[in-house]
Order: sequence, then structure tokens, then C-alpha cells
Amino acid sequence: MGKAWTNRVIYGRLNWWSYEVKTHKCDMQMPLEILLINGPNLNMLGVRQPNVYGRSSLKDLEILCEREARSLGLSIDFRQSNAEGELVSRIQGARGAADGIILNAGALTHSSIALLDALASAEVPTVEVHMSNIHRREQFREKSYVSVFAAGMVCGLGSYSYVLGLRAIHNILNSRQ
Ligand code: CA2
Repeated sequence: MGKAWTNRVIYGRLNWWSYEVKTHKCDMQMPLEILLINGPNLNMLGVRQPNVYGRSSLKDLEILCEREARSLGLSIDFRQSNAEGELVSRIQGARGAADGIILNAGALTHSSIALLDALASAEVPTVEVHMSNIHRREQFREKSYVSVFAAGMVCGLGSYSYVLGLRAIHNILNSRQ
């Protein structure tokens, strides 16, 4: 979970009168673990509505996020599900296991109190992302339950919303005490 691990390396030197054991400490910084969750219908990226969501597929988005995460020293677990219950379980599982969450809950953003409750109980710093600008579309998309818990939100920049979301969670996690 991105905590410093201490490895104690033990090595010995043998000669005919003694066995000398020396220890050497080395600290390793493990990468911060980010759970990146995509909600319903985002598996359709690149297939329909390119005017709204662009031409990149979900796989293209995953590759982009992997590349950005690597450059920031983050490790990501990239997921998509159309099922609200599975998303709730993933968020619950992040408690104590992930350092941060990037969440595009799709249409559940605007309706799911269950996702909001899962986020609140997981207590993992979260950044909300959206491909489209949810404030320039239908009025019902303006309300986000995810935003009640999220540290911040990036929307309207297509795949680049995810890139900025990753930079934001990196910044949040690295400025913790
Ligand atoms: O802009 C976003 O990222 C959204 O979360 C996408 C959701 C929408 O309900 C939110 O209001 C905003 C919809 C995801 C559907 O994605 C599709 C992609 C291509 C074709 C059809 C659907």
C-alpha cells in the first residue's frame, strides 16, 4: 500500500574461528495503489456517440492511464462494470487495500446513494472523473452523488480527464502528512 518496507538482509562470513553475521537495512518505497473504476456503459467507448465521448476505446483509455500512472510512480487496477453491486463491492474492497480511487461512475454518478455510501465507508481519497462536461448536458447530469465524497472532479476533457485525475490523486496522496 505504498508504505516503506524495511528489508533486513543477513549475510555471513565464515572463517575457521568465527561466524560473523552482519545486517544491512534497505528501505524500499512501494508504489501507491490506485483503484480506477469505470461504471455502466463505459465499455461502449469508441463504439457509439463519438461526438460525446470521443473515438478512443476503453482499452485505449486503459493504456493511456497505465502510461500516465507509470510516469507518476503509481500502480493502477483498471476496472469496468455495468453492475452497481459489483462497483459497490470493489469500492468496499479498496478499504485498507488501495491508497486512492479514480471513479467514473457513469450514469450511476447521478443516482446511486449506494455508491456514495460505499465511498464514505471505504474512506479512501477519491477523485471523480468524467469524459463529458456534465454541466453542459441535460440538467439531470448536473447532480453528482459521487461529488459529495470526492476530493475533486475533472470533467469535459475526454480521456485527458483521466490523465488529470491521476495527477490530482498523486498530488493529494503525496501532500499528506
Ligand atoms: O462523461 C462521462 O464520463 C459520464 O460519466 C458518462 C456516462 C454518463 O451517464 C454520465 O452522465 C457522464 C455514460 C457512459 C456511457 O458511455 C458510452 C460511451 C460510448 C457510447 C455509449 C455510451
